[in-house]
Amino acid sequence: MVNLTLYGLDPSPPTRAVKMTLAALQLAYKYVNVNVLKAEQLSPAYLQKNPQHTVPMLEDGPARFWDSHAIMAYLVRKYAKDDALYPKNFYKRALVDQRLHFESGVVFAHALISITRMVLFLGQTKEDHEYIAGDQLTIADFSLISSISSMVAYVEIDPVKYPKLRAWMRRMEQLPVYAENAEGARLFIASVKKAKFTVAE
Ligand SMILES: N[C@@H](CCC(=O)N[C@@H](CS)C(=O)NCC(=O)O)C(=O)O
Repeated sequence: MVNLTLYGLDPSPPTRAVKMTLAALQLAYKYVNVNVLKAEQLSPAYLQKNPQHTVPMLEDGPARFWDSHAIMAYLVRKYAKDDALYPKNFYKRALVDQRLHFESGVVFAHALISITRMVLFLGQTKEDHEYIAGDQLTIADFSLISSISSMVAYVEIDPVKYPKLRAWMRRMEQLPVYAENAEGARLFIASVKKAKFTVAE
């Protein structure tokens, strides 16, 4: 029997990436809200489970781990009917892994200072493929859309300059699993706008 618990918060982009993966795999799970905006991740109970005090975190029966990329890859490996979302083919997997590390190390980790690099990489160099790592939807799409749909709080992605990037975003928004991302992204953008952050040139 599947016994999954996801700890997270909807405005958190990596939490939403995991929620999209769970929806794509049609997996039922318990969702425990950890309000990082109120520092709930620093409670002794949560620290005891995750000393790195981040969300998302997954529990699968007795197994427990965190980092959205590790969680998504694990869910596909363990529960997917096929390997489409995280291909086993060495080359295809390397492409997906590259995009996942790009999301983690560049887009998410340095969101503001790397916006230009992110737009250049994904906007100008995005090849004529439907999805981020080729012609097939993978967990790299879930990962990157969770960050990029949040980043539009800081920067507008010009549809004329970056038509392929915008087309991919629209394509993602059409997916049924995008429902797992939409409301949290809206909450994230609303809280950023409220705080009136700006991006320096
Ligand atoms: N690379 C991690 C990033 C996790 C992360 O930094 N999550 C934020 C919320 S979006 C968090 O938990 N922040 C609270 C903290 O670090 O104490 C992932 O993909 O899961």
